[in-house]
Amino acid sequence: VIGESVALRPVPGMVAVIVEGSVREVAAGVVIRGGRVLIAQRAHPPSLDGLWEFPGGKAEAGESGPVALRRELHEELGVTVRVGDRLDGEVELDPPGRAQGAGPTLLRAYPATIEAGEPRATEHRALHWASAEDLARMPLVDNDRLWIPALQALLRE
Ligand code: DCM
Repeated sequence: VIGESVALRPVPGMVAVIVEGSVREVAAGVVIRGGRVLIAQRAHPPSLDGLWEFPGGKAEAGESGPVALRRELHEELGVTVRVGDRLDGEVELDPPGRAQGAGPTLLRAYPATIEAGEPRATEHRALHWASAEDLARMPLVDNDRLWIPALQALLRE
């Protein structure tokens, strides 16, 4: 557990609660279908405009990464997804995560499988189903590049 944690010892009839006090999460979805992974082209902020990302977004207070990802992909792409086990690695994001007075904000990635709907770009400039080669040559946001090698291996399986 990273950051401040408070664990309440469970007693009979009580549910154990673990609060990850200060850590916030941005959850990114790795949606793989037919040997390709879905990437989305950002429209904002200006520093990221035009760059491609694994779509997702920031967890609200008390919301887990997987729950946030399911909500964000529904809002942004209009799809319902099932979220799998988190991929290895995480990236600490710069402010505004810090500027809000909280602890670090961590970018984490999760595989996601579409259960219903077909992705549409409602908040992004465009969507693209990327091959392993596309991942190497398309301009991804720096943070997301962490997962490129693992994804290329997956896509080439
Ligand atoms: N972010 C990122 N990679 C992603 C998704 C988000 O680096 N795949 C970053 C961009 C922002 C922050 O997380 O700094 C919040 O994302 P958003 O602006 O989409 O809410």
